[in-house]
Amino acid sequence: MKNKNAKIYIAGHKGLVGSALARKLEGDGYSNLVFRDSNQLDLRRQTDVEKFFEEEKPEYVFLAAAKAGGIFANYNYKAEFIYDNVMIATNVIHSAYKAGVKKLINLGSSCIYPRLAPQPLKEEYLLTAKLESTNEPYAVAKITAIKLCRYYCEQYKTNFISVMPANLYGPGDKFDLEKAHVLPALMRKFHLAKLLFEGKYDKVCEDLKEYGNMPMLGEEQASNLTGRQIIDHLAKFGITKDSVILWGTGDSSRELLYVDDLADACIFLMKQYDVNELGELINIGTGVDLKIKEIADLIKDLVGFNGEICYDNSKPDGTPRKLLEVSKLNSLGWRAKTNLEKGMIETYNYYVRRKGAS
Ligand code: GFB
Repeated sequence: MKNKNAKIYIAGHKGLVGSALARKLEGDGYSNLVFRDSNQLDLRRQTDVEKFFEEEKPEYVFLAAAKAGGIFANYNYKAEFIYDNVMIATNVIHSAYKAGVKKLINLGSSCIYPRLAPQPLKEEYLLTAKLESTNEPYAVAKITAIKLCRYYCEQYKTNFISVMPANLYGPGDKFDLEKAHVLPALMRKFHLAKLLFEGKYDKVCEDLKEYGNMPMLGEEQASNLTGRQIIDHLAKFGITKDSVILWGTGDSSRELLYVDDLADACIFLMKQYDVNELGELINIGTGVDLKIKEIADLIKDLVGFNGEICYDNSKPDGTPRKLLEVSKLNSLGWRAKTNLEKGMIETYNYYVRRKGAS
């Protein structure tokens, strides 16, 4: 990918990861990027994907398209998470092989490792024990993609690499109260609680219109809600002016990786790393994790909410810990650059600058 005119296809360019890749590649002067949104190309449809690859013939592919979400989304949409992700990966990887793609980076996830694997998680722990149940369908699809890349490399001599990032966050994230990952979900919960405390009901209405979570409102329009209705609505999500209810015990830990750092690592690997140098997959992380309770305290302070944090133990904790061992990547000369405080500020700014949230 040394040539800045190289034809590069980013599958999933509108998502958190794909949009960060596009930003970084464009910033680095790559001028021949290929995109299709899901209305133009449904990656679950084999013949459409094969046709697209035959016509466009990209040289490099970042496979960042996926049906993704936080613990609640993974748990509630299991069939969609396995079907969509297996289909997307299978179609893109097979079509990339048929179209003679020079190199492909397949984006996985740290949830592919066994639930109770030793920490930090080494790449070789893949498939050594049972997966975490809350995201097993997603993990199985991601493991399928890793194995597709590996065996296409072995049989067809392709150069298809799989990378496993830690929990991602950053601008471009989704802020749905139920389907989002933990960091954006908490940011929005604390922000809405602060707006309630300040009595800014109009701002809450604008936020609900912008970011969703409207179905529970039934027939009513968010703009016509009274203060009382808004308070009742947010209480259903555990949000009041004095407290926010979070899920689980708060004792599980997560390693948070800023999405621009992930994009940087993927482009670094696309340029410098070839398959089989260091095995079938490579972790991308910071090497540091925090308990959900600690993450919650940081976000609460950043947002400026002064109320109480409560934990609902009836909700799942998910994997207790999934800290990635990142020495393979470090040995190639790459390290994460963005500290959590800076990354959180950027993410919060992205959220509040969008219409209605501030
Ligand atoms: O990011 P997250 O939703 O998914 O984080 P996973 C879940 C953790 O945050 C659990 C706690 O310990 C939850 O109990 N938590 C507390 C909350 N309050 C909230 C809240 O309001 N919203 C959310 N979302 N969590 C993901 C997988 O698992 O890991 C993905 O779902 C992917 O598929 C990703 O693999 C890397 O970290 O548990």
